[in-house]
Amino acid sequence: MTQEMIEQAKAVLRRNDRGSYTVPTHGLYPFQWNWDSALSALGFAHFDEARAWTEIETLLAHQWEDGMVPHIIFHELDDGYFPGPDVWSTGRKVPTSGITQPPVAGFAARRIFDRAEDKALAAEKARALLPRIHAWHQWFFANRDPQGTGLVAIIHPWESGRDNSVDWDAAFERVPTDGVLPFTRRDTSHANPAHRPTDEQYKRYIWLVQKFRSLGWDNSKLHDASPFQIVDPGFNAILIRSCADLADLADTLGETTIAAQSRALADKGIAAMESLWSDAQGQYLCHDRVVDALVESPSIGGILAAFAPIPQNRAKAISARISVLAENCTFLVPSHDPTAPEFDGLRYWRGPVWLIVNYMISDGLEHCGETAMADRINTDCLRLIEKSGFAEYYDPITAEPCGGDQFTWTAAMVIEILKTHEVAA
Ligand code: 9WN
Repeated sequence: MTQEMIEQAKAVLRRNDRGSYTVPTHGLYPFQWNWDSALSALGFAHFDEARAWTEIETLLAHQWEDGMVPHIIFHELDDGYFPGPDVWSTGRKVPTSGITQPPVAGFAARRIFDRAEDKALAAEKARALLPRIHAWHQWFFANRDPQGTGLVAIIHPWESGRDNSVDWDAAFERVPTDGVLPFTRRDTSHANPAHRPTDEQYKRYIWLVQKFRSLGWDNSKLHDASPFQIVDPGFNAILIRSCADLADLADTLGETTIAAQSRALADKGIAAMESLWSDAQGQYLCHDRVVDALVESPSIGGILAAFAPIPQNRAKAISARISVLAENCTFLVPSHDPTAPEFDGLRYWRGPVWLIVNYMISDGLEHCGETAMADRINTDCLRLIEKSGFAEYYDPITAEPCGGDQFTWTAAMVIEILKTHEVAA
């Protein structure tokens, strides 16, 4: 069974492999996405290490001069996706979007390096990637943390990777829709519209794109100009974890300056994360920088925070919080609390389970010694696959598969879990 599932997962990766990068799925997402690629590389690494490194190299090859790594790289023209290169209009030779996504590449590079069988290849690849990934991390703190708080803000919901999370609802009200040029969505012709973000949300997504475009995609201006500035604990946890992992990798490779700088960023971030903790919710919360207030929204962003090297007592509390969520769903971890009024088990990031987020939560909990909960989450991942295949995401109560099928990062997580854990099926 295990081997059969691994073979099926490999077939998904091969199907979505475009040579030097993978697409998340056929049809719905025909380009390279940032965090999809870095996480998918973990899957490739178990059967083709060179291909895994190429995935991350291709991503970093499209890094902007200021250090940002864009969230989409439009390698080949395809009008099946909106918004395409003409809407972003970032002026790049190979077109890219103008915003970024959760920086998992540092974590992925270290993990692939640590496990590599071909040590010489790994050292060569990691050494070349190191300064690029570090520049991206520094870009975050320079451009998305202008006050030097130790935590960075996202300025567009797409940057979080959790596009229509309940976390953004209140802040999104401040994003206008006037002046948005008419457009036709493409996602709703590939996926069930009832499972996707609403038209109203799409207008606001595009308003922000138009606003940033009008500022010439100058990152020194975008943060302060955005009416949407959210400090997401999940996003920051990924950045902090990647800085910490890059520090270790740099140490191993003898790159002491990068190691020291990365460790300082991670330490400062961890200390600052405490400002996002809520005793009342038993998890971390987002901070809305524009109104300077915590967002009282019990979503998975505050649980994904466990991916960072957070204090033991916080990890324990998060584990307890997940146990409470488990009382109202069949499969962990729902992207929003099933008892909250806004919960929707089918609509994208407003309730469904996502394997990549599960993987990161489980990995963080395992590091902090919360192994029983980590195992439980991994087991649920495999139960979902057995019942519903390699979907983009799943209803946490019925396991209904939603969004795109034959999904790359879902398959990569399955290989990663099965190859590295003894999981009770
Ligand atoms: C916008 C590719 C991406 C993921 C995101 C997910 C979804 C895009 C969309 O698909 O976002 O970036 O068009 O809906 O929310 O996490 O990286 O799989």
